Amino acid sequence: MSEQRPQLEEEVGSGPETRLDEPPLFKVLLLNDDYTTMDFVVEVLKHIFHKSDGDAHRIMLNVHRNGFGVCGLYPREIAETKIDMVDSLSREKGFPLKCTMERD
Ligand code: TYC
Repeated sequence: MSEQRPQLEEEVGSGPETRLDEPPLFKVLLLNDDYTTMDFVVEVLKHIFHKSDGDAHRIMLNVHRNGFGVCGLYPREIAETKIDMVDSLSREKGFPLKCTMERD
């Protein structure tokens, strides 16, 4: 027997990961450089991204070895605020640490 009820857009979507009722999420990425200290990156991950000491060390080493790494997944405005916080703290301490975001 065929389906009588028209399908809602939420049920159909346009692909397996479509979420019409949730805001898009953005990956916040930390970039490696040769001058920022490992300790400072760990502090940034703990205080701005609320990582545990162990996770902060793991993420920092991943960025150090691979050139970049994900700090977290956030809605646009929260991602932008975290990037601004990393920028101002890094500038204040004289480090060139760069942080960016991309649509998940
Ligand atoms: N590569 C830096 C060093 O050897 C450490 C570092 C890690 C810098 C992660 C930035 O996002 C970064 N001191």
